[in-house]
Amino acid sequence: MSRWQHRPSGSNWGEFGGDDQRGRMNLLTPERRLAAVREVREGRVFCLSLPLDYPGGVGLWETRRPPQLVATHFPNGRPAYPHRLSEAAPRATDVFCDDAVTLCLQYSTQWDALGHCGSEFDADGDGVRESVFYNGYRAGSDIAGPDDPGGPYARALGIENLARLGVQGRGVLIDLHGEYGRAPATVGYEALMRLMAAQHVEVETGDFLCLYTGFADLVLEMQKRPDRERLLRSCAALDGADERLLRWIDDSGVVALCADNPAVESMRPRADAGADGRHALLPLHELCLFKLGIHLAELWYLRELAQWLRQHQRTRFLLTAPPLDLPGAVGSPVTPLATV
Ligand code: UVW
Repeated sequence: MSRWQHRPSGSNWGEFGGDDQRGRMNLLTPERRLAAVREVREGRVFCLSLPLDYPGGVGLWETRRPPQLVATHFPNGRPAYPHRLSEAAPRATDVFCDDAVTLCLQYSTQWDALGHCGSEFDADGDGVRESVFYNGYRAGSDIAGPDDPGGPYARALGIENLARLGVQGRGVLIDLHGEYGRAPATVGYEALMRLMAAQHVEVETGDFLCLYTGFADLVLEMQKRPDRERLLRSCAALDGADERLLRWIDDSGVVALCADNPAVESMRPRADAGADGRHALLPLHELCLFKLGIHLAELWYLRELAQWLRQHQRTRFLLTAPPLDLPGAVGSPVTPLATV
């Protein structure tokens, strides 16, 4: 039985199967991976991750804290850091260090799982809005919260779905920073099309669309003391309120949007509202994660790649960016690699 009676307007729920949890990543075929591999001509690689202890402090999100490393311990409480094996075997010379981490999965360079963002939407047609996610999966039963049995744990739409499909394909980069510098531009359809034409960017089905805005460079310059107000007033972001832009994202066939800023889209509130006065504050998240199953990735470090591509009049590369295979998580750090 379908888990929904009504699907949101403009959504593709059910089109990749009633139980699909991969969304548009289904379009990442072996042929498209081969086309991505053909973008490798120099064998040069760029690491697209920030150090995972950036942005620093709780300056950007108050709920997301920097990683905390601790030593692992033996049952008697002694830390295994350092651990001289000579303590048990006197002739041994080996010394080991063993650690653990408390890590907010979306603190720094990250993937959002499809379970990261849903909507209050009446999927079962009873006149009451449920908290529902891509393909009709529900908060509580499918995406268990901390007060639900076994929660917090995404039984559906967790990041392991992305990890196991093998995130590798063709990256295509648009250099928004080259056009806007650090001005707080909100980039809609017209501006994006103009820029793509000027930069000779062509986007095809199955591509990972990467947006270089300069935001992560500013984060690095702040040396782990991020100035939130200044950051949110700086650099370009997509205009999630622009319906033509949202339609283009849908029509483009991209499997993911990957940006060096914290949300891909601008986080300014929308001026207009839905028919009953309620609307998504982050409409691009709503379109991508909730309606279409297009993955989002944020706080990537794209500066050196963008510079190299510009110098070599290229826009495409092989992108390899698997998240952690951490069952039940709704996001993951990632160390993406671009090979050119
Ligand atoms: C928000 O949650 C606003 O953004 P992100 O997709 O970075 O997690």
